[in-house]
Amino acid sequence: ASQFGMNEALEKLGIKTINEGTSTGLQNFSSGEILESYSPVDGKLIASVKMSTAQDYEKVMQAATEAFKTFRLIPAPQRGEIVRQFGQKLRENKEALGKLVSYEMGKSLQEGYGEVQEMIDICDFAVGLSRQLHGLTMHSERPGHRMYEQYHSLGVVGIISAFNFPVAVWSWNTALAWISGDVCVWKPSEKTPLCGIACQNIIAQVIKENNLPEGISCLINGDYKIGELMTADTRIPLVSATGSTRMGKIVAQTVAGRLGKSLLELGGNNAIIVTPDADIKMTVIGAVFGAVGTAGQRCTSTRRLIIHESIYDKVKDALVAAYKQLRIGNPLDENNHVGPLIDTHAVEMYAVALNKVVAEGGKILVEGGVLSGDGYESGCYVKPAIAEAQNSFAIVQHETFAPVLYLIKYSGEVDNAIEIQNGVGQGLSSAIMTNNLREAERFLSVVGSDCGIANVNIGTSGAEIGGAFGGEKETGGGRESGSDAWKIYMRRQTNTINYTTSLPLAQGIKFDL
Ligand code: UN1
Repeated sequence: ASQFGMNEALEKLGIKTINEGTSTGLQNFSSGEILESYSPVDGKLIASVKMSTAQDYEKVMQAATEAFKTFRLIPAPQRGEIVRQFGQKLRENKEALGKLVSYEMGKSLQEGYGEVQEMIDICDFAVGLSRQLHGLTMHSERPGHRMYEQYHSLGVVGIISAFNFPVAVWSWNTALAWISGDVCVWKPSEKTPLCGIACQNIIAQVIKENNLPEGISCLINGDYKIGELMTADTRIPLVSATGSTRMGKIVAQTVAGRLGKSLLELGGNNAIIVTPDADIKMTVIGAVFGAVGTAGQRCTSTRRLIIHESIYDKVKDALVAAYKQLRIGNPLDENNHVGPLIDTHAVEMYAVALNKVVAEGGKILVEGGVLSGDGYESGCYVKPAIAEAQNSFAIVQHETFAPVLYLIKYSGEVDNAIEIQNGVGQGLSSAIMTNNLREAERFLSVVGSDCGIANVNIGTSGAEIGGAFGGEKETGGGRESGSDAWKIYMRRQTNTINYTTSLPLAQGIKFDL
């Protein structure tokens, strides 16, 4: 990694040999065991992190609740100015942070930079939004009364994020939470703790330079036990969690058990429908990027292609030819398309999926396999694979976080393809490739895709931050990022004001004393 300037990047981001895993940005509280972070790129130790105990968590929560008391009093546009400065710092650190994301997580350098760009974009979005936290005004049914609603700061927002977007998902939450006047407690994935430390070091500079209340940004590196403390904690009105459906169900139940709010971004099983009117060249680019980008570890990764029988062979041949062009290797080397999986456990799950699809009667079209030898020493590099399958296969119904693409044939009308597309438990992202207006509009209509994201002539991944991001069914129903996703970070209050000398009751009720 040193030939790619990794040492300089780590230094710029303030990553030391051993790092404090629990901090408020200004103070450190870690007293737990040491977690070592190894890179899936070359299998080498990057650095270590002191993990958190329940006592450390308590200290952080005290700092966060204390910070909230003053932070909520800072006017929203001034909070926006803080987020603007954070965005500026991210611009200055884009190269270093993008490299660390690529090295610790394994995604291609381009995608590492892209992830930091998403952080910068959400900061810009949030800055504008800080002057637009609008409520409505209503006409009261009573004379001399005025009604309106306002949005107030909510409190401490708990963020539990996944390894695959180790920095951007945090920023989607924090940027909106901060302009809302909330403070954040973040538990990053144990697989990417250094990305968390780097982000915290960046925001810590902003906190210091602006004399902000300590604790508006809290980091807590710990295992699932810390997650359990967060979900059960009544001091955290909103828990935003990204990860597996299995994890999301546990979070949802615990948070609902205390009637807190949760924002869930869980698994996807995203498909592209390819109709007879599709542009095949565009389809291939969209499908291949969707399936192998981030080595198939995006929640928006393309997992299924639902192809009309009349063009099936043509699309299949084009895909097989495209897969032959893929260069797999060190993601820091911009000549490579596909980097490693996050760890060897993910490699096992990938192998299991390929065995299962064959056992269920599928046919391998592009052979998979684990790569070994020069450059592949970490044991995390796999060949992107394609299999012909049925939508009903158990393995096709399951989200495997790896570059395995299933081809499914449909015949007849587009409705048949939509039925297959909707015929899975998850509901995150979906797409149709077609130049036929009727098919496209049908796909976007109420009888079309049941997903939170539905695209026409675009793949399933790579959403922009301006739209609300999230999905239905087992994906958890949460919406992050753009549009009016900010509302979940605030509490709504309806206010009715009487400026007369009498007290008429609503609904015309008479109550005279
Ligand atoms: C995720 O995989 O958790 O739409 C997020 C995309 C990215 C975000 C993915 N903007 O692919």
